[in-house]
Amino acid sequence: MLWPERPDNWRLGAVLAQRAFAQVAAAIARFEPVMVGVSARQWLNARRLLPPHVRVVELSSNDAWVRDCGPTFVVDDRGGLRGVDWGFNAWGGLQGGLYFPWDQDALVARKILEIERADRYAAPLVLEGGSIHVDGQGTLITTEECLLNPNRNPGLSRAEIEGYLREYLNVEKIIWLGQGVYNDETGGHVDNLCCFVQPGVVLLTWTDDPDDPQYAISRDALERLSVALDAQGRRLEVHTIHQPNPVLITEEEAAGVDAIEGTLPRRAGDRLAASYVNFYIANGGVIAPLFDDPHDEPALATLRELFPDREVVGVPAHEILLGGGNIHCITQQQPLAASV
Ligand code: KQY
Repeated sequence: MLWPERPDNWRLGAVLAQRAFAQVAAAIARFEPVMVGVSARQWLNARRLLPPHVRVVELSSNDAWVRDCGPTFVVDDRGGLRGVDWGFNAWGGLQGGLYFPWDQDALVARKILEIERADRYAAPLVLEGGSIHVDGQGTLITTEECLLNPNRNPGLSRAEIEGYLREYLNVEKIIWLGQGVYNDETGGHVDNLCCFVQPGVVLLTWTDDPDDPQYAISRDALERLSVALDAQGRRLEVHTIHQPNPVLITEEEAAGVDAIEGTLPRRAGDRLAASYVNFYIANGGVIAPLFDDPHDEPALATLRELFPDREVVGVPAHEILLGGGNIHCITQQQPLAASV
């Protein structure tokens, strides 16, 4: 994980977000080791707020979305660990990106791989980890809205992008969904819309309200998933999970964020892209976002049914959502290398 601090994205100097991140770190640390990268300025504060068994390392970044700027770890068939270091342009660079500069984020993957002594593949593709999900058996799901947006890889065709995904992730089948969650500032990351529960089984965020702009997006995704075959030639089993009621930024929340030119503004009344699909799968656990919403309990029940062998732990995630993402976006899993 990375530690949040920038006051132009996190309200009240990020104090509330820091508590939420610390809760996520503590929840994951019940299941597996956790490392958090923190700026020099915040190191002592983070060390104080994080549990002692969470490792805190000094690591510069522009914000706190390690899913997107961190490495995508891969293992070879002998269990050797390497990391893919994608290009990063803060979700769209100067054409709709979320802040400037992003120079320190762009180094995060490389620095983590140095720390972990894992070899690095530098991929010639701008891509955030939250824009892809894989099943580990040759299938990848993504969205057209994000990967085909010219603000990521303007010179590349769909076929060329698929070529790089195949080459760097060793996938054979790419399932394209259309749009991501309504108003998702990442430009349609799949990790807020749909994820694998296990190979052959996916979970899709949903709404029963035909007047909600998410309705048509989720229906379209369902139609595409229902006809798709995965890399093993299987039809997917598709489950849905009802989204929370629309979450809008309040006056008080917007007023707590420093307005700085070049960073996406936080305006009262804007809808946030709240989704229960944005969870983290740990060894033996699932860490899921809660929104203090009537749909929280049914969502936890669905996750418990779908992950019978893992303990599902809900963590209040409103403060993370206010920054523009959720638990999956602020975490990055690292497989254990065979030689370790
Ligand atoms: O959700 C994510 N994967 C990242 C969101 C970035 C938000 C920056 N304000």
